[in-house]
Amino acid sequence: MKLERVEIVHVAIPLVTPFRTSYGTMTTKDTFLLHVVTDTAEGWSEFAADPEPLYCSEFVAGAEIVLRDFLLPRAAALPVLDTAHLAPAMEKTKGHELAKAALETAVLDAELRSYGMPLATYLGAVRERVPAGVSVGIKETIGDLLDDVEGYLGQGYVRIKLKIEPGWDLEPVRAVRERFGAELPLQVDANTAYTLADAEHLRRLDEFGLLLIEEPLAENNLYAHARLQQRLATPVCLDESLHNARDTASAIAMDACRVVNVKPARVGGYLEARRVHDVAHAHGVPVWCGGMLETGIGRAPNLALAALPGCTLPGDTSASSRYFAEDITEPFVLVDGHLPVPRSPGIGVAPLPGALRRFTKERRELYGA
Ligand code: SMG
Ligand code: MG
Repeated sequence: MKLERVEIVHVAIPLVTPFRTSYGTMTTKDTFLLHVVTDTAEGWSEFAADPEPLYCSEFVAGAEIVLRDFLLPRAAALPVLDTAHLAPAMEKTKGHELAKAALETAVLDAELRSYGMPLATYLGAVRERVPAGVSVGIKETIGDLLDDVEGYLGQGYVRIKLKIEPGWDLEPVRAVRERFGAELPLQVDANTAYTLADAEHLRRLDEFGLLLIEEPLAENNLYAHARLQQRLATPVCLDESLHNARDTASAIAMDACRVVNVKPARVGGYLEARRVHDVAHAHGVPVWCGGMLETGIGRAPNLALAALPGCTLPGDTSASSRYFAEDITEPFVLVDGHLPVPRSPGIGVAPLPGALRRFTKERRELYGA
């Protein structure tokens, strides 16, 4: 393929309910889609981070510059544009995994469409549908939380993840356990809100039989996570700290995590995500696919990844209605607690023209035209 045109489409889609984490509250999905046009096919992707660098160091406006000034010129200079050549060309730019993932995914979508292969087949998916978990934000009251969890369980979600922070941890977990029972698959995510000094406090979570505690300590501090794991029975799961398969191998070797959250964007794309999966799976460490409140454009490829053999825990791959009254693609609908793995070529979906028009804030040509 040869790169002809790249368009960036900034979109803003209201969330059906505000999503509060230990680092802030989100009310709108405000990001960009990347539309890559080559001489043989077109591809789409979604940038996973937010306008502010709160979850990770990357952010919407910064990623646009990285793409425009560093990644796209290198992609355009390739005699042959495909993911095999793109990855080494992007490697020269340090970091910026989420921006790289956006470009690689759009190119991969075009590439796979050009030979009619679904992403799930390309990655080696072994399932046609995947169980859906749901991530529940921090609430004003325990009563609000219990109402939300009850609603999600009523819809069929098979696993609940509670966002926690100091002051909102033991009580909400206890309340959910008491109300919904010991059998409910339940886990928590602190988004780096604690320190090792909280180890004794976090150990009190052990009595609730959680599947895992996600990213309790500072990002990239594998040593501290390993120290914490020694003191907890609850498996530590890393999210923010794992940027590639090498980090994942180190974390597993150090016993800094016993479960792996793989987010393709966070590790630079689906090719590296597959390697993260492989390294964890080879060590017998369970993997699950994380989420960044994606629109259908980001959700579709995540479902393909979630269908890999090592993804043995339900992911944060919820239905479109969990996030949006109207999605930018055909909505993903929960059936019996599961979502279907897309089976059309590439990522298997594209934006619906009407929805795309309504949600678009700005479009710019980043390359060509
Ligand atoms: O996509 O359902 C989703 C959200 C899952 O909790 C979720 N994501 O740290 O795992 C995480 C958070 C990060 C995104 S919050 C904007
Ligand atoms: Mg997380």
